[in-house]
This record gives sequence, structure tokens and C-alpha cells, in this order.
Amino acid sequence: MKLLFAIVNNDDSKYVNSGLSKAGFPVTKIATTGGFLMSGNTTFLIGINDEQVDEVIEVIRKYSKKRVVPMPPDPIYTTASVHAAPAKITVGGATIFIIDVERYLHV
Ligand code: 2BA
Repeated sequence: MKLLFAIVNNDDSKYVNSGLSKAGFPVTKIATTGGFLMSGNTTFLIGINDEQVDEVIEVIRKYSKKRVVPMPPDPIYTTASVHAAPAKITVGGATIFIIDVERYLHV
């Protein structure tokens, strides 16, 4: 069994949610915040069998768009590590982590 963490733009989250639900996948949504842009995004937790992973990724990919967004002028972005970053950045579609599940209990 696998647990997927999928970080999705808030503007796409309702489409990802309905796409996953229509395809029969269980979903938990968490309201999250990106550490770089400090703007809201949505993290989906999806527990599935190993053979369903590719199908879930395809649903998420289908509904998660890439966007070019301006970097807000804020001191947080002028730290040494990001000083040379461009004024616009591409965000998304989705960032997905896939974790092996040791045990799954539903008691
Ligand atoms: P944020 O951290 O707000 O990042 C938004 C976008 O800013 C990123 O888009 C990327 O294009 C850019 N970015 C992030 N850190 C940067 C840096 N140090 N220098 C220059 N540009 C930077 P995405 O890569 O599509 O990420 C969207 C959101 O997914 C992120 O929002 C974060 O919440 C999450 N995420 C992405 N990669 C992650 C990772 N390795 N671990 C945890 N969360 C991650």
C-alpha cells in the first residue's frame, strides 16, 4: 500500500478533488501554505494500493495546471539562497510524494 501526498494549487484543488472522487479514490484534504511564496495550497492525502498509483497520478496531472506567477516583493525572498531568483516563476502542476505504508488500520 502507498500513501500519496499531493500538493496542488488552490485554484485546481476542487477539480483534482472531484476527479479523484469520481474515479473512486479516497481523499483527505489539508489546507497548507507554500514556504516560498507563502500562499495557500492544498495537500491531498490518498491511501491506495500499489497498482493504483499510476492512475491517481494521471488524475492529478490532468487537473493540475502550471502557472507563471510574479514573485511578491517581500524581504523573505531576498535571503542569500534565493537572491538571484527571477521576478517570475513557474508554479505547479502538482508536487507528489509517494510513501510506503507499513500498516493500514480502519478500526
Ligand atoms: P512554495 O514553497 O510556495 O513554492 C512555490 C513555487 O516557488 C515553486 O513551485 C517553485 O517554482 C518556486 N520555488 C520554491 N522554492 C524556491 C527557491 N528556493 N528558489 C526559487 N524558486 C523557488 P512548485 O515547485 O510547483 O511548488 C509548489 C508548492 O509545492 C510549494 O509552494 C510547496 O508548498 C510545495 N513543494 C514543492 N516542492 C516541495 C518539496 N520538495 N518539499 C515540500 N513541499 C514542496
